[in-house]
Amino acid sequence: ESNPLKRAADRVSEALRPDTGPEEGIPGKPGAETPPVDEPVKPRGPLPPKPDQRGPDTYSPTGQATGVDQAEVAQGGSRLTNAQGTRLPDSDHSLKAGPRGPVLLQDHHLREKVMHFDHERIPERVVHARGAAAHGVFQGYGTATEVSKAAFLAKDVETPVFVRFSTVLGSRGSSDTVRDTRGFATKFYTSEGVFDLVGNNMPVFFIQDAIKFPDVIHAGKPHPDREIPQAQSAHDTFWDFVTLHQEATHHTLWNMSDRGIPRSYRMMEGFGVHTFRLVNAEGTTTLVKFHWKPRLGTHSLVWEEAQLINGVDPDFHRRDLADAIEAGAFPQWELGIQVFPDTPEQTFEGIDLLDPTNLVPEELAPVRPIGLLTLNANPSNFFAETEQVAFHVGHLVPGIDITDDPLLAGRLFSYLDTQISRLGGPNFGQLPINRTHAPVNDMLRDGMHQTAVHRGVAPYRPNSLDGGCPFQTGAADGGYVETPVQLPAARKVREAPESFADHFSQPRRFWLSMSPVEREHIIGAYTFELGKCYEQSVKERALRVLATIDGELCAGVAAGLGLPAPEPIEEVPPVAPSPALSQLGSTWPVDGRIVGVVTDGTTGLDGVRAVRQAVLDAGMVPLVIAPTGGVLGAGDDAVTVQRTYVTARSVEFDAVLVAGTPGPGQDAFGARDAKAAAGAGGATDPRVGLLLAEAYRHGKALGGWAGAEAAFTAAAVPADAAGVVLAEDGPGALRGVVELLGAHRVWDRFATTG
Ligand code: HDD
Repeated sequence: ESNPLKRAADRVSEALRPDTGPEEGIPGKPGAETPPVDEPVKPRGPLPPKPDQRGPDTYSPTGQATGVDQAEVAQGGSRLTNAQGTRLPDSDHSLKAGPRGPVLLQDHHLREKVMHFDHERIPERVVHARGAAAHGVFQGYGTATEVSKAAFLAKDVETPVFVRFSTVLGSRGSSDTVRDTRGFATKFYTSEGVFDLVGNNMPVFFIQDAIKFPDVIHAGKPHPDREIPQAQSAHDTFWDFVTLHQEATHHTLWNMSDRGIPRSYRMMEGFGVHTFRLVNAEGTTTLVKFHWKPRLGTHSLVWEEAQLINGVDPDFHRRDLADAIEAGAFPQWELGIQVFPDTPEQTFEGIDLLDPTNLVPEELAPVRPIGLLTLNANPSNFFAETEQVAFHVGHLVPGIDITDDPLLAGRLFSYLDTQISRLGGPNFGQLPINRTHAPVNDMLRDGMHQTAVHRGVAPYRPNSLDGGCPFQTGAADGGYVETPVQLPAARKVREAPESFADHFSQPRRFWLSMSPVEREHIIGAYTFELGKCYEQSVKERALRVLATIDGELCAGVAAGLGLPAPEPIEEVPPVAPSPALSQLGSTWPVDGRIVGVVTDGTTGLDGVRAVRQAVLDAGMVPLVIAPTGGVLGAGDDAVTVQRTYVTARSVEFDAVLVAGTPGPGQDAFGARDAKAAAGAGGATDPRVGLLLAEAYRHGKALGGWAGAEAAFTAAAVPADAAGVVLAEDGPGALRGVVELLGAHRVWDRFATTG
């Protein structure tokens, strides 16, 4: 008894007796009654700590007292402390030898505070650095259970999610409304582990092989000598790359279309891009493409608007998402799948499903809805959540598998690897936002920023010392088993298949599917971007690419550049348009739309009040714009001013209403703004004129009542123009405007103004 070694040996053999812990089915291993000869077959937790061992008490990361709910708490108590929890008397003065004397090196608080600050930044994402995110919930419809056994897709199962939207090229502080692809990455915290759907707002990608990813990003990022331009594709290296790699033609065309400048993250489609392989409970496989369909429809800015917003409100998309969620206008998307048979060819209607520059028209393979995503909460800390979230295309759950798309293969490596630099080590999965909601028992140990205190002595398999745990799980009990896909006998080569060689018929289909106004925008976008290039040879090569997509497209851009339209590179086989690719031609809900209500601040306030309420009742956001800030009217009827003539700019509004009826002898729009009124001879304030003229030019719905006509005339907006509703009263004008908003913009106006 007095021999400590003997005591320890007894204790170990005691602990090794078959036990105790919860029993689970282990495929292929019948419960063993006989003593084990190799691995234990009944699960048992690791050995309890020895009497001489004890883990740390469970405190929160910064020392909050124990308790389950406290585990996430990062600050506690009302007193300022240092990082070790010692209370501090002063955080504003360094410790000095006398008030005018030198600062002492022994000031730990000074050193700790500055040291921590010096390291507050982590490397931004090498791509998709600029983003905004939200929490939400995904509800399965159960319509996918036929093709996938994933538990979160079953009927009415609710799964927490975190979604991060992003631009690709810009740095963390760049503007939201640049012309670029948008990321649409969703983390599903499912009961079977994390599933990440790391997609974009465009269904195709620039390159067919991940080995070119560093190249396309180097070409798109700012030039390495002067580090300009920021968050732009309108420069020589981008166009040099995408014209030399003609597989980029399709994605580039999407970027030059209205899809490159979304109105809002809430009004974007999302795509998984690659073809995935789903597996159902019987083991039958199906190929699919994932789609997110926004309830509010897919809508875009117009280019001038996007450029203005970059200056007026660089956080436009980030603000829009957060404001909508705060206001309870929760954005929603349906998740859908296009379903294809899993044939050895992995093609559908002649389209190679492994080529990520291809889409499959919805007319050929309709998108079947399988669940609903609702974003219902803003992050509480941008860094801890939006910045530290780490997505990975390899985070899959049983029922969802990958295909041999060579672009996907490279991604499977990159998303783990990049977190090592970005998040400083291999334990990023332990960050609160990345933690799975399923139990983890992974045998991964140690490393930078390890925060788990693992128990047991045998993080290896098989073992007999930790009761054989962790046990392995076959497919029948929810283990992730890769589909045993039959691979063709093959040579090792660096080659693309012949079926990856057609780079033009898909872009041509996209172009042919566009409405006239969308085509006009595309021509404008190419003309702008190529007009920003210095190299003549790049422009000429780009025109040849455009000539191959379509002669009209090329002619329009060539005219803008002042260059001759060249011959196509090759003959493109005829393709049928896919009407589903156009963003126009339907009507959508208007909730969350922003309606500006312009008033001179003195007249017609009853109308302003009534319209404000009607806008709210329609689920939209009214912003009252007056010459100065403050409150209009008094008492219960008072109306708060949200924007002044100084802070309002047209780009913030989806529609603008002008409140009328200046009284006798009063000037409309400017009466309280003496300087502007005097300058303009007592007429409409020039800032109101600019607001209306821009809103008109950008195809926005406009309305007004009782005397508003004068303001439109002053802004050179014809009162009888398309999409200008002059009504008897405010609610009447609003009704007309809401109807127009359902189509997003007054498209006719583009056709008439050119
Ligand atoms: Fe990627 C981030 C989407 C190809 C390498 N990618 C990233 C994000 C999105 C995408 C949405 C931001 C995730 C977030 O919000 O944190 N990427 C795509 C799509 C692609 C694609 C839809 C093609 C279909 N990506 C792609 C390739 C590679 C990468 C081919 C590398 C070979 N992507 C990365 C990355 C990033 C990333 C470097 C940067 C930050 C991160 O992963 O976490 O690993």
